[in-house]
Amino acid sequence: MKIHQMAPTPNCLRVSLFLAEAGLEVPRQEVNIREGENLSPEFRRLSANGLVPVLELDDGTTLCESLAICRYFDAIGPTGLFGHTPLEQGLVEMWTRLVEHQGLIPAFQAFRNLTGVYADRETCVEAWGQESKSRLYAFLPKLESRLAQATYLAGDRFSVADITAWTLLAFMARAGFDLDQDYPNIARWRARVASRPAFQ
Ligand SMILES: N[C@@H](CCC(=O)N[C@@H](CS)C(=O)NCC(=O)O)C(=O)O
Repeated sequence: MKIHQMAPTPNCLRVSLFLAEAGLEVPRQEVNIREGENLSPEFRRLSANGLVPVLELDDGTTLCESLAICRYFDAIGPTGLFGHTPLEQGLVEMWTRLVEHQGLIPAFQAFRNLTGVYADRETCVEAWGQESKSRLYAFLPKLESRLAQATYLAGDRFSVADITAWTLLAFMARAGFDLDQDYPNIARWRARVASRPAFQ
């Protein structure tokens, strides 16, 4: 088994943090997406979405989509990171999707369309980049207000929703999207998550 990845990219980071939290080690193979290695026919055969990360099993079966990879490992040996009770599972799913759809995807779209980093493979639209950036910043108060009410996104326990939100904030920092104001509850949550062994 191995994971094809480009280590610092957000969705690969999400899988790496999940595996670290679960105490699992999986061999990795680096794919340089900036150089377009994921555009090759060989890689396209491995990855249904043409993107990293991709988990390749020993029998040759492959699984892409970071959350699907996390779910696979959770199904093999429950990690608790998708929630323990029915309500917790619902909340984990809800917050993971909210952070992904209203935070991560707008952040990626803003970065890609404003910098043109992948102009070799897509048409970049500056106005869409700006709009995506506005949507990203409009999401932050929602995150702040949730973290004013709860220790972790889904409640009292750390979950994959927190890994997703951490990934968002890490990506924003790398992309130069500074927080536009003080968010004390996000800051407290961030310090709490940073102290976890998997995040060292
Ligand atoms: N929804 C997918 C998104 C994967 C994705 O966006 N991967 C990026 C790196 S974080 C990528 O491979 N980009 C290369 C490209 O766009 O050509 C997931 O969660 O795995």
